[in-house]
Amino acid sequence: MTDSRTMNSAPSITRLVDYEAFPFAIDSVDLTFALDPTRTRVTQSSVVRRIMKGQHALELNGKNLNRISIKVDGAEIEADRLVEIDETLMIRQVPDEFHLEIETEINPEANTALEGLYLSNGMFCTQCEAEGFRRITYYPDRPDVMSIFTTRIISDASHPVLLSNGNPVSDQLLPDGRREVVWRDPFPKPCYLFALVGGDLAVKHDEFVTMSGRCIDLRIYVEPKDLDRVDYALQSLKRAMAWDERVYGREYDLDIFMIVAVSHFNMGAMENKGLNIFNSSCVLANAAAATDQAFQRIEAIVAHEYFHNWSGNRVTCRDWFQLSLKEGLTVFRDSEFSADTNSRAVKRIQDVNFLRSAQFTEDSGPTAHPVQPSEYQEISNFYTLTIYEKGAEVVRMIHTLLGAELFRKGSDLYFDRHDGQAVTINEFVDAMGEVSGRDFSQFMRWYQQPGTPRVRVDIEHDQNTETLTIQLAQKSPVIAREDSHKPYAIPVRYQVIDQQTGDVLVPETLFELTEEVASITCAGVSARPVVSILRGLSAPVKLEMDRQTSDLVALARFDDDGVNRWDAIQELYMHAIQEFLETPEANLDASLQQLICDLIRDPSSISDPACLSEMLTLPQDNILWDALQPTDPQKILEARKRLRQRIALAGSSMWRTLFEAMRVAGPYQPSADAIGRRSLAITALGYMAKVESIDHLILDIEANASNLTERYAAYRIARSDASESVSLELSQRFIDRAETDEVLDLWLSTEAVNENTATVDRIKELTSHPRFAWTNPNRVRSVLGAFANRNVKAFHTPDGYRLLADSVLKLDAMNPQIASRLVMPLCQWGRFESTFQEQMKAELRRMAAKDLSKDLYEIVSKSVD
Ligand code: B3K
Ligand code: ZN
Repeated sequence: MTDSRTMNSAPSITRLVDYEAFPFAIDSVDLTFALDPTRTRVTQSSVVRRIMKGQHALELNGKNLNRISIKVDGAEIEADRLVEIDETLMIRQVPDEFHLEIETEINPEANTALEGLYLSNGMFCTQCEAEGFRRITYYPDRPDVMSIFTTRIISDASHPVLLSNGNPVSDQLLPDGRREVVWRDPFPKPCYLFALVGGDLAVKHDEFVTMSGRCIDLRIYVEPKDLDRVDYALQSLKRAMAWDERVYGREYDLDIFMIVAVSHFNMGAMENKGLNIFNSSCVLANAAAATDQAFQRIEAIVAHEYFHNWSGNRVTCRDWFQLSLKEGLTVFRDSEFSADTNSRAVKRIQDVNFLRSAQFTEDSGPTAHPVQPSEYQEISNFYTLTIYEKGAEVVRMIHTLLGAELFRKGSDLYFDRHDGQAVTINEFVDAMGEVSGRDFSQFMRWYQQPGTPRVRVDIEHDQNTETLTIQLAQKSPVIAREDSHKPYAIPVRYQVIDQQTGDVLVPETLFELTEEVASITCAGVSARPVVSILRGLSAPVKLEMDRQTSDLVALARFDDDGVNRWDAIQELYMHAIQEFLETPEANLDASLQQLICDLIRDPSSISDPACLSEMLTLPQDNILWDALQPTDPQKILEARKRLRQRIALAGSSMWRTLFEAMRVAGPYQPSADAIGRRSLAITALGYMAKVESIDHLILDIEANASNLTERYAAYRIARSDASESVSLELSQRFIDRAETDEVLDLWLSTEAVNENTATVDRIKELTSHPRFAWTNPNRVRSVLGAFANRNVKAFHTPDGYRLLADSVLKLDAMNPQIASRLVMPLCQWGRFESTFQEQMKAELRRMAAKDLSKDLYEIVSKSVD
């Protein structure tokens, strides 16, 4: 059976207000899988009990299932008691308590949607969140139905490793020569946390002793060729386990914790109870085959999935409108873990940059939605930056308002009170309200209102009275109707410094802005003050403030808040780009030029090289488009290039000095310190390449690099700034040495964004590369995702838009989730000038006229009339 497609005319909408509890309890579920690539037999045996009177029908969900038999208390159900409509199967007139037995057959090999049970390089694996379990058997596929799962897996010798959730129970040879392995998970869970793996896998073991002295068996399973790339994930896992005990008092609960790496995966990883399944790119790393960035991403994702064991699994979501309950909280937890483990300032700068460039874009576009949405057509479309990143910012604000100690009391109360339950966002906030005595009713608007609020800040300084007044006014998000917006409760952290010396005039203070307008008065301010506002981005808002260059320069030089220091120089870059848009030949502002020279001459003035590297990196296109819309993306690209060139010239020979000073000698270490130094060295090398010939240097780096970070930097910089022969040579050498899929993906994405060569034809060529496959999401993201999101020059053309639309349509037939993500760049037409808008809309309309999956239909129809 192929994936069911929805007719354009009839989208069904699920609404939060329609939520009803499930009238039955499923006390236990026993599943038996007889694995077969094309005909896997699934037998479900469940104990069902009515918990609400008057409900006679049992509603189950199923999709693409071949129904073999359905029995109630051993008797086959007559056809007239079964009603199947779309993905719902109703069994009418069931008894109060009964034994349900269902047999279905599924075809994992034909499952290219990668939801439910599917094959990846011959390995059986599952992905059930959000609604994949219904592709395995008929079941109430909703997170508020929690049950005890026992899983029996039967397979021939071709798949010797057979895994599922919980603890292992038995492993035996059957008389017919097949093996049968049984797993039992003692913790009640919703079916979205179910997982199964069957394959010929290699394993690496380790162990962790918990705070109560229990020894946990840790295992990472991978394809045998990948066994030399699991150590970093295992170390990261142990660090995360220790951190969750220390910071949240949360201990692991099963005897065993397993991670499995798979090549075909729709997203990063999945927190299935006791059996996390990972996209191989988010778990495999060693010095030769992963960049610093990949190491840091792996550490964060391993931690994120592990943290879900409490924030998501032990306490789960009542319905999918509460998705941010687990995702926002868990992203907040993983970002704090990364901040504690590495550099807090750098982590926060990176998170703020990501939030502004990606989530703010989403929040002002056609798919904007609240952190707690009120309706959806396809839940897979709601695994968004708003649910994850803005959700995490909202939790961070609660942390800011309460302080670490009270926040911990609140989280203890939440976890203890709701252990084993499926709850709502309100229950989380209630726990925080209860321990602090705070009223969070106004704060809840952060969960309910879509869009990014704006905060206007005006400063008045009266020299005579030595009084500083900071006027604050909150303004509605640009997408919301003025009258529907109600004021938010906005934590505003500020500090005041002396513009000349950087001395602190008013120490950091937290102000809570709850009205539309407010003003803060500071007495005794005699020197020329500069206000550092919304420090650390204390709320996910857009700041509107007319800041003079001299004030921004002072902040960039002196602010002791890493984010605001970085933000100040970013705004200076923005001003410069704006100026280049109007006057291409304009000079770089002298004070910005001086600032940059001072920073690179004395990098120690910024405590962390990684922070300086971030400060020397220009704002991303998305940020510029947001600030300067409606825009011509090609003109912005040119202006940004001009600024880059000017900065390079301003630094001149100092770039080489900085590069040499920052190079890291000795064996590769993915430590925060070494990563920071390498990052700054590479940034310097990039600028250097704009002012002098670096062919020799780059060839030398490539030949002698002890790690992929440096080798990759050499290739990437060669591709944009070396002579043509060196550029081609390094591209060839990089792909020749790309043994792993992850290095292949780096090559594909770099080729797909390379301004000099990545035309639309080149992108097509990359999709015909022998190692490219439309069925592998990582390959698709590396070529088409990189092209649409990062190759402005080729994508923002009629041919570029058409290529993306054609690719999305092609993918939609195999993997709707990937198609509906890939289409997003086209949906951002609102920020561009009309010529671009019309071309982008034309492609969306062309798509809308086709028979699309439910996933893609929802996104396309929301983006164009
Ligand atoms: N919970 C999963 C995401 C599942 C996405 C389903 N379409 C990974 C995570 O956030 O940890
Ligand atoms: Zn998550």
